[in-house]
Amino acid sequence: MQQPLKALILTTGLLLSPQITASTDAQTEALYQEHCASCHGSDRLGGMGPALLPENLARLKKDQAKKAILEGRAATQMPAFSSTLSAESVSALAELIYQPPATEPVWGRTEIIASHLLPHPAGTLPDKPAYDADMMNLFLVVEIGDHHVTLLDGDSMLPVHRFASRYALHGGPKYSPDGRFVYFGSRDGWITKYDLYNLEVVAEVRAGINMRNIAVSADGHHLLAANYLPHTLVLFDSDNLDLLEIIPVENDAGESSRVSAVYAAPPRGSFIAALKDIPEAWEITVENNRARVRRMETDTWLDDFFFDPGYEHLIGAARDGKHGLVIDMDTGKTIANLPLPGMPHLGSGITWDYQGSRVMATPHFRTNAVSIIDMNTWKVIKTLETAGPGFFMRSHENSRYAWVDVFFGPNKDKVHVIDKQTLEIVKTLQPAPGKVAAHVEFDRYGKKLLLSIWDEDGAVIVYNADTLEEEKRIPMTKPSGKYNVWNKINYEEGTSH
Ligand code: DHE
Repeated sequence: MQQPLKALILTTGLLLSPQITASTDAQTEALYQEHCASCHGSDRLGGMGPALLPENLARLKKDQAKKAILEGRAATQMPAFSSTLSAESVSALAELIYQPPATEPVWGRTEIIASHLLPHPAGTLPDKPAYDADMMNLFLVVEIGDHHVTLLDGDSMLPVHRFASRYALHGGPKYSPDGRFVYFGSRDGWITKYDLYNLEVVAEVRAGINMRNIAVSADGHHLLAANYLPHTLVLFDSDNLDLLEIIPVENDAGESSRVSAVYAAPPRGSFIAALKDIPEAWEITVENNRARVRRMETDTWLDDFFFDPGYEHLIGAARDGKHGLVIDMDTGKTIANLPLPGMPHLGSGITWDYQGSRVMATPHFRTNAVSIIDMNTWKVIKTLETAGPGFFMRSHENSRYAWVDVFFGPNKDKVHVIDKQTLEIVKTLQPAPGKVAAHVEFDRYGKKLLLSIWDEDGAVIVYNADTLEEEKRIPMTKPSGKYNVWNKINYEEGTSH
């Protein structure tokens, strides 16, 4: 079938000149709406992809932006457009995204409060589960294919309920300490509080235009949202998601920054955030519903990060992707440098006991390796060669094995199983040839585990954690992360926190 003229112009860019004139601007805008808007938002305020506004792109050179459009971006959902768009069209798009939007995007107190939805205020729904299940062995499965969440009974491995989520949930949902409520964060800033007893959304609020993640305090009273846009951390009362405070993320010189991520640090009774554009990590404590920030200057900008079990050290990935830093959380000083050259995905690191020492392991986005680090000496004790760069790693205290996926490249359909005592890959599975197999979560006992077949026509596979035999496939629509209530509320060593 012949392509319509307009589509031809848009995809070949033949009528675009390098100089953007008024008429070319209109074509570029149409090109943006056709190829970019579904992920980055029609107003460029962000969605599943980041906001494409000059402020957000400050650290990305225009040539790098063009390269990203042409070749896609590793470790993200950004596809390559080299076969669909001409070089002229790519240049025009790169110009467009560095232009300020017609109106300055604002997301402050007024917008946050106006977005607040409260269908079931705290205390208005029954305090008993409306169905029969071990509430501590429930799993939530995020299905990013059609923006739904499935609640799975971890004993019977049968779905209990399936409900629509906000667009593009990202990061781990966080449970209240008793496991009754769960909080989801979406890339475009929505926070949803969901009651697992009554299977109802109880409160929602939009914290920002482009959000990284959320954390819930160890006592369950507060929720902190970390934003890319605007440059804020936003504190809520977790009962009804009432706004408590907007914390501008700035250094003393008034320069602002995106927040790489925020996590709760239970033994410290605080939250820890790392900043992406200012070399600082922050410890935030909340007293009388007000946030107090302690700043730690770091040797470089931090991206992804992780903690030792006592939350005495922060292990951060340098934003240049070439090494890791170990920061003493009390003094704020860097005490060790880790040779982790392949852009480690520390957010998915796990720890276990190995020969009397605590070790941590992390996959890498850019190299075919898992690094295993002794947490006493801060030395890399083993680098395991994998079939490709990986995204997620998982285990459980009661399991002898750790699982790591091969998310990128020709072996994306493979998953390695590592023996935690020999530090060797003992099995490589390929459960659905051609389809990404990724992200594992164990049940509360460490006896069974779930693996995602990350595809529109996908599934969650249940494995026996000891025999490594498949037990069952549950069809799902591009399932991404799975989150077991018990493992999460107990900060189980083999899962993300
Ligand atoms: Fe994630 C967790 C950052 C791309 C799926 N991801 C996280 C967390 C951070 C992070 C900081 C921890 C937050 C938390 O749990 O509270 N992710 C980033 C990136 O910087 C990166 C590389 C680029 C970006 O686009 O933001 C990125 N992430 C992706 C994807 O492309 C994935 C595969 C698909 C998607 O949904 O966007 C993806 N990220 C996930 C998942 C988790 C996650 C499923 C939760 C893992 C867990 O087990 O807790």
